Amino acid sequence: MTPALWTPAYVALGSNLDDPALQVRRAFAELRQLTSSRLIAHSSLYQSAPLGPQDQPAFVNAMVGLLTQLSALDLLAQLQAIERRMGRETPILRWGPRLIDLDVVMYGDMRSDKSELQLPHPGLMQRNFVAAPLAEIAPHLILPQGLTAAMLARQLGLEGLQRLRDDVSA
Ligand code: PH2
Ligand code: MG
Ligand code: MG
Repeated sequence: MTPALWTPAYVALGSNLDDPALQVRRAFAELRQLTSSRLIAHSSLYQSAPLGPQDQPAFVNAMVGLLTQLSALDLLAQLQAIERRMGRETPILRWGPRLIDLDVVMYGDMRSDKSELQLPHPGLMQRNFVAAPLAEIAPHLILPQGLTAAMLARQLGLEGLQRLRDDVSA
């Protein structure tokens, strides 16, 4: 038998419906149970101003780091299964409200242009609500353009972003 290959992967979490901080914590618990994977680290929760339509609630965002034996597409399928299990309905609006959103932002050094899975995630280099929690758990991770996660987070700044204390619910 070939030894199992473990790939580091980073998954961004977001929610802006039905107690977003609770939804993100529920998703952490689901991700701890992910098959053929180990959750290595999770970030703090961040409240963030909505990207896209402004007439929607603020988001709560976070990041997890995993080691996984799943392929990138199997990981994506598992994340979509968690989204459905948690009660996410198909979003109506692009960039509109959602109960839980789980996006693969990096999978090893894989690059993909497939419509179902683009890697690294196309929003990574522009969104401080992705970069800041990523920098918290993996500051030295090398991203596109040779930037580290910490450098990117510094470049993107903290506008609209607020790190939540561990004990608050929103
Ligand atoms: N996700 C969206 C649309 N807009 N804005 C913030 N701040 N955070 C998100 O995660 C987010 C968003 C759709 O996935
Ligand atoms: Mg998203
Ligand atoms: Mg998504």
